Amino acid sequence: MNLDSRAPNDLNSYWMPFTSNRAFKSDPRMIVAAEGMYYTTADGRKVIDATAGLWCVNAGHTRPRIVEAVQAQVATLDYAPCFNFGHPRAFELANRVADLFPDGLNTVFFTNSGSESVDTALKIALAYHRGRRDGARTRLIGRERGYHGVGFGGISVGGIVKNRMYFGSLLSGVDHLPHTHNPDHNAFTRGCPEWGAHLADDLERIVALHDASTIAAVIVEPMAGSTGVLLPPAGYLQKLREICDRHGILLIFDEVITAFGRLGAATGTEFFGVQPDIATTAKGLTNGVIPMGAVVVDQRIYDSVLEHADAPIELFHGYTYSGHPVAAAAGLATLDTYREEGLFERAAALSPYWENAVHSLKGARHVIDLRNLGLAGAVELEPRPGAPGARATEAMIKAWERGVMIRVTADIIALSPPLIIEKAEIDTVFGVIGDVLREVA
Ligand code: PXG
Ligand code: PLP
Repeated sequence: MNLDSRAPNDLNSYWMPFTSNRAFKSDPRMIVAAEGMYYTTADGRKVIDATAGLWCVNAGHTRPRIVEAVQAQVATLDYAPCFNFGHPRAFELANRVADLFPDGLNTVFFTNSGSESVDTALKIALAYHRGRRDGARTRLIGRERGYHGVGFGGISVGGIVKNRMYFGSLLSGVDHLPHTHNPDHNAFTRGCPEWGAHLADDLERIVALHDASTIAAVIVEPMAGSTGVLLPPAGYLQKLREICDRHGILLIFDEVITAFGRLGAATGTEFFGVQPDIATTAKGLTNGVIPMGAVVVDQRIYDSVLEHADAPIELFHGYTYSGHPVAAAAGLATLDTYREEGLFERAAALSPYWENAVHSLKGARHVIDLRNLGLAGAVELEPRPGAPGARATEAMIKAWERGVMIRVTADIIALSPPLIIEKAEIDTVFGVIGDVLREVA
């Protein structure tokens, strides 16, 4: 076999994730370096990262402290198993992550991604009920338009048709709450809308249909990020918490996007003042530098699973790379960076400026809704008739050509800059989006 038979610039072999491979490979957008707020393209241009990668690079790119921590760790302890053995960094990071959540959410299970965090959380919920001899509680309740990653667990409780329809029958015993996005009532609301808390009452309908004794857990994103920054109506999450409590159902917050400062607080749990039984995280945990996720679990669940174990191993679950030393080092340096630079507070302080910038696009061509919370924003466009998503995709390409990376989902432009963004850069981002919207048909 000729090991060098392919030219290094042959784009065929890499099957790209969530991408039009045909479109990309005919007109590639290649990135070769990054620093702070900016990418460098293969042809040497600087591009502002208005999306923090995929919502993960919250401290900005190639931050020295994180780079050095990874370099030092990989040269000291590159890998050690976490099944039956341990290494200090994993314990240290678990404590630091738990400290970001309110008391009660004290225990941490490490994964390698948000998808694995979601699978882990759902499995812990099932194992918890079964351990307590309440094993008929097997149903999992998600929400329409929810994104919980791409594992079979996550797409089962998730609510995005294209992520589900090609992949068979998924997990059984899953039901869905209605989503909370309602432009008729809430278009152009600044922050969380007042209308819509009653949508949480649908959980009572689901309980009445299946009986609470069959329901293990409800999983929602406190703020739905991936499907276009869909905000919880005021009081909605409190209502979900109350209904879950009434019926012994665990509440899981999928904080893969909302944790680590996106909303201007350490977590969505803190921002909304509602405490779940389990919270899933990933992304900003390591600033995107090394893949890692963390599932934060209420002490009572952990204690119960340990107490009711019927074998020496209490939970038959874990990944080769759970608590990976290099990822743990990246996580510790990331949390240090957030703390030293006060980045969660910075995001909170900047969010009114951000809100005004988002809403400056009111009246811009094609714009049918604008949404914001913390340093997240969405610009929803009227879809082009017969070609859903085309308008936003063209806007993304034009923005890239003008030096701004934005993210689109259907016809929604979603924005989530690193928390180090400056006001002048916010102005540039929205200036370019405004220009691009004037140009796209
Ligand atoms: N839960 C939530 C709430 C997420 O946002 C996942 C789980 C899955 O995480 P992993 O690490 O397995 O991808 C996510 C991921 C986007 C975008 O552009 C969002 C995500 C991933 C990729 C792109 O909105 N969210
Ligand atoms: N597939 C095979 C054949 C394996 O041996 C393993 C792990 O030992 C896995 C999948 C799971 O890999 P991971 O632990 O990285 O999720």
